[in-house]
Amino acid sequence: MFLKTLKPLKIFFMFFMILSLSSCGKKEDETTESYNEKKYINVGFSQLGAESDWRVANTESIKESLTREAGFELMFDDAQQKQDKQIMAIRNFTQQEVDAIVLAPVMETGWDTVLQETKDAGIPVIVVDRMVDVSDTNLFTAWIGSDFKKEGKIACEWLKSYTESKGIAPEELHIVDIQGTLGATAQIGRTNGLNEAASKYGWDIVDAVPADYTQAKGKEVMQRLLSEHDNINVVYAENDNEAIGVIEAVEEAGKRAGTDIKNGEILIISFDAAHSGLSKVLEGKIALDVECNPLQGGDLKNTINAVVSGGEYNKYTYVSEKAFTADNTITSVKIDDEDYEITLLNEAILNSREY
Ligand code: GYE
Repeated sequence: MFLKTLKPLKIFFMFFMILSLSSCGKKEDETTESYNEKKYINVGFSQLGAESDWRVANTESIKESLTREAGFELMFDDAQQKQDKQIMAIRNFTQQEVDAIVLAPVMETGWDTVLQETKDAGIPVIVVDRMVDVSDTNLFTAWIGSDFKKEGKIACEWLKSYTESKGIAPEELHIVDIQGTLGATAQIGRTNGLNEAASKYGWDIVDAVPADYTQAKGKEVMQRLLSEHDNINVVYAENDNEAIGVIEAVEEAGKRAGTDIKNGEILIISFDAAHSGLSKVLEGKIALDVECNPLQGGDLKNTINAVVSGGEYNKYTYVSEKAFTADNTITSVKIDDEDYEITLLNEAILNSREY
């Protein structure tokens, strides 16, 4: 009797369980399905390396922008400063039929063949940071980066105005150029900016030596230069990490980094304006730091979205940049007939620095 009354209840309960289980299963299926079906934009990113604070910030900015939440599936490859590794990475991305390739090239030349391959495969390539020097600019879809020649001009116009205001004659300037990786657009632009100003204003370039944008190499090169020349009074370091290495070498040699050239100080100019460099500006050891903005992720995301959806985008995007000093002698310089403001650095600016 008891069993008899239980039976319909039990049947009802089992029926309910089956129903709810099956509906549960259906829900799971639906989620997996929509997850699999969601179309991400597959992007392969060939980054040249991790040699500097700038580079690390650039990688982070791009990774933070091309996220799954934003609709991207990102494949990342660090080429450790080797062009052949970048070419391998690009071929690998092409084989995987990605929707777009992002290339931060180690140097300008040598890209024609591999970019022809990506073009033939119908894969758009967006170049970031340095430029590629190719026979046909249609081999890449768009470029986002800095005006490196302008950065060099800003540094040199500031040096001219600053030294003039201190009563230092042009021929009294004995400059060493600690160059970046030879053949990289940033090196070419900054070095050319200095060479043009030196011949225009009559400055003495004592030597120009590449240091690969690293602190260790910057220090090593500066140690050698100091042992070979006793008249160096200006260092034009083509990035912050090199400049920091230069300061170490200068101080270890018993000299001072500063702006008082007349009293034996060595005036250091740098590029990037990363937090590490700017803190040396506040300490008075870097006289001027010209910004190079690594935060290209946002512009890159918009460009890729436009490219893959057939929307409008700029072929060339220049990021905006400032120049920082802790000395208020010079507040602006003229660059190609336009006034360019020099920013006076303070703690607040330094603390709000994102990289
Ligand atoms: O200045 C340096 C980096 O190409 C802009 O490369 C870039 C340069 C940057 O390693 O720090």
